[in-house]
Amino acid sequence: MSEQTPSPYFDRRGLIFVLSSPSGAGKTTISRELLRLDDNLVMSVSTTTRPKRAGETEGVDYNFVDEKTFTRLTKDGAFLEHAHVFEYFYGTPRGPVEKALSEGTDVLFDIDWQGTQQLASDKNMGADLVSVFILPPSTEELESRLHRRARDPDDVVRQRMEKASDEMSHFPEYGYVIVNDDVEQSVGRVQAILEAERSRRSRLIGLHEFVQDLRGID
Ligand SMILES: Nc1nc2c(ncn2[C@@H]2O[C@H](COP(=O)(O)OP(=O)(O)OP(=O)(O)O)[C@@H](O)[C@H]2O)c(=O)[nH]1
Ligand SMILES: [Mg+2]
Repeated sequence: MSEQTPSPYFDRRGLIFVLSSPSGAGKTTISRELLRLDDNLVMSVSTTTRPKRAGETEGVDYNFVDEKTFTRLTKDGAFLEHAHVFEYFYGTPRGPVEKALSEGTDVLFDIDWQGTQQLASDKNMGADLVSVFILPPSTEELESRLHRRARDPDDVVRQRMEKASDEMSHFPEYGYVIVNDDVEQSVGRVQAILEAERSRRSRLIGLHEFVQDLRGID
């Protein structure tokens, strides 16, 4: 994407770009593609108590910790938001996100509705938040995607289908909604949302001075 970073005209505060969806709606595929195409977007690496899966890398996919460590980090205020999802704990480390935002870098969050609610109600983070909810085109498609992934045993698939209905009920808490019937088109839509939100006046720093200058006022 052709975002000028940093802008030669004024600075911009980064934004928090949340993508949520029920399991299997295609959120991970869309996220990967978005990150590949956009050089001003970085992924927030969450901390979790979930065991590492084959193919996952510590510090890249997640920071994998035990429950004791997670509890300590929570008490220390190390997380911007945290939640219990399925049977594990997940949290977003505060430090890297705050640093990126202050440098004008946008941060992609793959988090659930509980985390999104916490960010939306946070008086500081709420203003930085742009949230997108991704829906599958149909229940049948959702179920077949979960089976095709064949990564989780059948009982986990069943459990996730049950959760999907609950998760989808949270769509009104999101600013944008996309039905993922075609990955390429969905990526395009998500890119358009991101690009528009980058021009939101409240994120632009030093705009007043820039315009004063344009007007010839010192
Ligand atoms: N609130 C919150 N949710 C998170 C965080 N990190 C991951 N999640 C959510 O936890 C759920 C489970 O994620 P994973 O354990 O990676 O499993 P997955 O197979 O990727 O699950 P899906 O993305 O739901 O298909 C997903 O809905 C994620 O969006 C976090 O830091 N905070
Ligand atoms: Mg995922």
